[in-house]
Amino acid sequence: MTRRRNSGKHVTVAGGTSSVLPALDSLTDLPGFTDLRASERQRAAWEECVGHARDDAGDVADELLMGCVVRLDRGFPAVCTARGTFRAEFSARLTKGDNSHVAVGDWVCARVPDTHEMGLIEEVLPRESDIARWRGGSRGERQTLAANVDVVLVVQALGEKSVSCDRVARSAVIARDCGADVAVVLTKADRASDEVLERDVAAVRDVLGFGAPCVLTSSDAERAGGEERDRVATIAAACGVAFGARAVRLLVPAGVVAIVLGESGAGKSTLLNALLGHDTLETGEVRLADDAGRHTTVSRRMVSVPDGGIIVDEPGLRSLPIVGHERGLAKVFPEIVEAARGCRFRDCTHTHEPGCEVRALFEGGVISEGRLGAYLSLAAEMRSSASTLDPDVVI
Ligand SMILES: Nc1nc2c(ncn2[C@@H]2O[C@H](COP(=O)(O)OP(=O)(O)OP(=O)(O)O)[C@@H](O)[C@H]2O)c(=O)[nH]1
Ligand SMILES: [Mg+2]
Ligand SMILES: [Zn+2]
Repeated sequence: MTRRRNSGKHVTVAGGTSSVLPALDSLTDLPGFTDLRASERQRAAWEECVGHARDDAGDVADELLMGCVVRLDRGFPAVCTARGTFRAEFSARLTKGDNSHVAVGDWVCARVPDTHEMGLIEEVLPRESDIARWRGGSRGERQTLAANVDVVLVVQALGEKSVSCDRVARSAVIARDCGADVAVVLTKADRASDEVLERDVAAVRDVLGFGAPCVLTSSDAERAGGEERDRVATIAAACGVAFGARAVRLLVPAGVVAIVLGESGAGKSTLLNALLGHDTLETGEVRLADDAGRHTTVSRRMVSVPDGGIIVDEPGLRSLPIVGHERGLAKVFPEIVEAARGCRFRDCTHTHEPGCEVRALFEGGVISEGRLGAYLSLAAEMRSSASTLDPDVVI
């Protein structure tokens, strides 16, 4: 079978408009098939899928390929298989059964029929995990950002404004709830003075403890080199955190799949370009007035890091509501959740009640005000979203 690729032709996209998808030939840095690893369970599901196809109609079974979704452009998947990477659509059977949803990182059973320019996804194989967020408030829906991800890189820009510890903590809770490991990457260190760098690193450490690695980066300082690079590297060392794109790469070794999670303009695509060694991903200026990004990245896309693993670049996310993330909260704040079990009142809010073990922990100096505050605000948000949640929605 020859390697087939879509060549940037016009296709109908959701909403009925016609648009041009980027030709896969022009897209570098996608992972190769051997960079991707399916689990035992996914392999078994794939064998089963081929077995069924053989029972139904033998010739289709021979065309089937195991593949991984490596890009989603406006909902259109690109699938990487041992025989190449191609754009794919869903088989009529999946579309009819409303099973035509995939995320980047999903494993699928696909084929390219002789008469087609595009591949066909015949089956979506079971996920080991997914990274998802709640979209549109507590009555909204769960949006899968990527499937089968090992590590979430929580990306936050440094600058004049203090780093948002609330945002870091909620990202960590969502990531840990989905079963992923968490690391914090504080970007744009060149924009912050020594004092601000020290303050913000200390604040993140205070909230997350040493449970999550933290890296300082500055694409500008690394590119420029010289004094500015030395300044940031020195302050990072003084704060006890790693510095630079190389340190980020160590968080994502070969065989590991990571995703960047952060607001628009946080510098996610710039960081990935630094890891790739060239400007593959589009980046965009932030607004001067409020430092907000302009939602430059619109596709979800895997890139393969030289001498490293795979990272999914994502569009920036404005909101990250906490809805039913008990497991994540318990993983990020284990000592607080454990203490809360000993509170006198079952519905203790740990703010004023007598017999509160959480406050006892705080008063005994075991947890800081920052960490307790982050926990209390996320726990309160989760209580309130649980009470408004549509009971028919399964999370
Ligand atoms: N000073 C400075 N600017 C940076 C750094 N990293 C990124 N930027 C700038 O920040 C802006 C936004 O960067 P992007 O990489 O496009 O941000 P993003 O997080 O991918 O944004 P979306 O794709 O919109 O979600 C660009 O103008 C970058 O040049 C850095 O280390 N230092
Ligand atoms: Mg981007
Ligand atoms: Zn309590």
